[in-house]
Amino acid sequence: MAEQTTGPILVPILGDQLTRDLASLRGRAKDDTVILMMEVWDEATYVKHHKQKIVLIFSAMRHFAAELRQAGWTVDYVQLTDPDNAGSFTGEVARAIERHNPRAVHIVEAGEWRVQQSIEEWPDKFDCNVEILPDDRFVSSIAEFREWAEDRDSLRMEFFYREMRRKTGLLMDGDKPAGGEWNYDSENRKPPKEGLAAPQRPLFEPDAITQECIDLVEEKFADHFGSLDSFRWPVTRDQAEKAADAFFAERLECFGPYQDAMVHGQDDLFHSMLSTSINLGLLDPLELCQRAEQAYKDGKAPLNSVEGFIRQIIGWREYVRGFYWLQMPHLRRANALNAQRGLPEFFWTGETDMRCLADCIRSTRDNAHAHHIQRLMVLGNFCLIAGISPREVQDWYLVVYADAYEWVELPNVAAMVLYADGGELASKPYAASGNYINKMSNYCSDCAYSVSKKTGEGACPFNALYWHFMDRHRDTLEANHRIGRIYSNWDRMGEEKQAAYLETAEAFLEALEAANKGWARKP
Ligand code: FAD
Ligand code: DLZ
Ligand code: SF4
Repeated sequence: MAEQTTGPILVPILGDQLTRDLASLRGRAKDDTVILMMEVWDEATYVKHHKQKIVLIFSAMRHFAAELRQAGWTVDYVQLTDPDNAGSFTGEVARAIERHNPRAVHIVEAGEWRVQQSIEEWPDKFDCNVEILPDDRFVSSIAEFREWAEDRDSLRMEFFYREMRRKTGLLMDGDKPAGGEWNYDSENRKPPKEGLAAPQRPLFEPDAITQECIDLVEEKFADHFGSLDSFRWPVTRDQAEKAADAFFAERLECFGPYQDAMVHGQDDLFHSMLSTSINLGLLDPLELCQRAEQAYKDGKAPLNSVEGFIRQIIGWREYVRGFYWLQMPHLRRANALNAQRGLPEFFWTGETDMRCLADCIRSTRDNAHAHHIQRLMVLGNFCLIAGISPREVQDWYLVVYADAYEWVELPNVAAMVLYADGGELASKPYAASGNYINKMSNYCSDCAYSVSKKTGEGACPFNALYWHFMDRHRDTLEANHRIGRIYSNWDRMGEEKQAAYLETAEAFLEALEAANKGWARKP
């Protein structure tokens, strides 16, 4: 095929690449560039995303396109309802090539494996040069992570995180960590005290563009999960910066200590609520970490809060992205614990007497968000100990959260929550009984179940499910030195007590299965 030598450069920008500092735009001349943004059915429907997630992405894309045009760029924006919409990124790029006759296509690599696979076919498909650029919005490139992981017996986040601290210089005193420790997590596990409440984060009322997206989603995706009534996400960089300003001024100070706390009806507590903006590209993760560090240096926030926040971003966020690219595509199929149950219907309806789960699912439905400990230790813990199939759990998490993209969702769900990777990411499964939830929340005081009751009718289901899980995976887990001791406790209980635990768990699982008519899978 003869390659085109004239014409502009076509720069497709994907829905989670909404920054003017994107590698494909950096240094480009405006009069030699056509930016292509595409609302496509493939992306909107590869899972049945929460309604708020679709509104958020479309609205942020439309606002970003307007901002680019105002700054003098040429933007070709394809709306979902365009009668000629080709339905896929590849189809839309093909149409755009016909419209603009570009001499080349420059695109930043996709965040998700699925999309990247199709982009890698473009050089063979299209009659012009295609350049795929690394996404340098991360501190560590995919290649760097691979290099770090190579030949290591253990891929623990903590070691990677220290590398990232050294690389960025964040919270470093020369070559030593600020304050003497790398990690202050032990100071960040305060249970919620009575009446714990955080300042209200800024809420952004839908403007005309967002309202158009809301109407579109109500019309085209009416059967998707979630409510749109409370859509208040930042959809522009300006709004996202206001949200970040409020977090640094009002909530960072308590972020650390109460990071693991859960309070009924208080959905955000001291969390930043910035993941949607970071993942879309509206906020630069490194800049946020530098702001957090400055707050520490200015004496406005304690080290444990600042280190905790920075670790979530240059530690966990970077780490899971590297881990994803290292483990794909097999991570999606991993099921080391052979969990086979279907996802209970109440994950969609929220109708369960387990107050902790009901509250987390309500927040998920209303806000397309639940905070980390709710995702990990309530929702995830339940799926782990009840033995729900990883594919079902993965799909649920990818659907329900406004910040969910497979590169970040999958490692958290498959590896951190479900131990489906057999322990590459987590040194042990995050399994817990009702005790943990009771300690870290106020859920149990008003629950239909009794957290102090271990077995029999009315006992908190987490208690028996926990031991059922430990017992059924003994062969796999006992050798793990971080878990082995738990089996001594189990053995000391004696047969009668053990049998009571196992019978209670089995009765619970059977009742749930019956209630769910065969553990219905959401279509
Ligand atoms: P904060 O608590 O304020 O944390 C600050 C930032 O740190 C977050 O905005 C996020 O960018 C980053 N972060 C924190 N923890 C993690 C983590 N474990 N992995 C990656 N980044 C992290 N995060 C997503 O962005 N998308 C997802 O799809 C997603 N799925 C998850 C699924 C499960 C089962 C679990 C346990 C965690 C998941 N997380 C996901 C991580 C985390 O729960 C969210 O990033 C966080 O709740 C977002 O709220 P926040 O911005 O208030 O976070
Ligand atoms: C999640 C999503 C949705 C729902 N719709 C679109 C879309 O129509 N156009 C678009 O560019 N991006 C969308 N996205 C985000 C993409 O799925 C995201 O860019 C990929 O995950 C990148 O790998
Ligand atoms: Fe959840 Fe058990 Fe507490 Fe109820 S008693 S809120 S089910 S942990």
